[in-house]
Amino acid sequence: LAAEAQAQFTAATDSAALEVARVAYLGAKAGKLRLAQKGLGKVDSGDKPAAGKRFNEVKTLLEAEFESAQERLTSGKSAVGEAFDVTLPGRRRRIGHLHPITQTIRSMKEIMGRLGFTAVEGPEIEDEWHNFEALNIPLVHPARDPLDNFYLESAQKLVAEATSPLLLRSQTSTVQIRVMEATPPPVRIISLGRVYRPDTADATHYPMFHQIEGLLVDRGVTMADLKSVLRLFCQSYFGGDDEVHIRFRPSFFPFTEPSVEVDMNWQGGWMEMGGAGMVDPNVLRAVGYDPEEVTGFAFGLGVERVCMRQHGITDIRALYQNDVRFLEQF
Ligand code: FA5
Repeated sequence: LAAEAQAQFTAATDSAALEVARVAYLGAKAGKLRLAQKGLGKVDSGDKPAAGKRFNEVKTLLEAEFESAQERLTSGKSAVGEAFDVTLPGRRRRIGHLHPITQTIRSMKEIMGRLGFTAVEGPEIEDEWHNFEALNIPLVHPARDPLDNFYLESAQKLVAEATSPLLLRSQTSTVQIRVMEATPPPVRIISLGRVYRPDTADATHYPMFHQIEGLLVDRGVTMADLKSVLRLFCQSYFGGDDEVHIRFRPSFFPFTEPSVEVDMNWQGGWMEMGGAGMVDPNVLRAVGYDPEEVTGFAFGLGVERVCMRQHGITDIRALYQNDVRFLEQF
């Protein structure tokens, strides 16, 4: 009886079938269990305790079986597997998107590519020749101070052949040197990547940030070319109705002469984007170019600053806190 009833409860695929099985086995009047209970009276008195015990076991078992069958049907699960509604619309999987800085970098590469500049990469761990010396920054220059740079003593020990201390590059201008050392003029390149400085983080500074470096060396290159390229770049990047103005302020960089700071108009004022200038003859000589024959311009802009201007981001730190609620807006 127990096995038979169990099989019926399990086989029931809807509540009507389960109810039929319930009445047949657990029905108060004529259920098979009830009939068995009636039969108990006819059992020999010596066997009665054992028969009564067995009857109670079967009754408990069947009641439990019935309950679990009922639960199975109401929770939507069948004995075969989970039931699901094939007519429901699918659940869209959440997918991420590129970090705003990556988007900015891609778009910069695309725009500068259209202006004829090829993107090249350089190492983030540099030697002093590429980060300073060849850029006309002599040993005594304050820019080489260990407090202003991340020197890598342990990496230096690892690279046995290193002849000068190694450091995390503090500017992408290092790539200018690497490119000019490897290629004769003319050159027309950009380089985008991470740079590192032990700056205290604030709304516009971060110890790790990105720069876009541009370098054009050819016969007869002038400051006017520099300004035109930067203005074309900014107009393409910010585009639309956003009228972009570039302002040059006289400045000093050891590797350019003359040198300027590049500002862009923003919210009724000016925002510093980077530095630029005409490649210093000393730099051209250091890489084996003849400054009497070719001239060039170079610029280095902060990628974060451009991205912040585009999206109206007022604190650079927000870009690196990895708060999805912030990042998913862009
Ligand atoms: C340079 O790094 C020069 N190499 C730029 C250059 C290239 C000049 C080629 C001439 C020719 P500067 O230290 O000013 O310059 O940095 C350039 C830009 O990087 C700054 O204008 C700013 O936009 C950005 N920047 C500098 N420090 C930080 C920082 N800690 N966090 C975020 N952005 C920064």
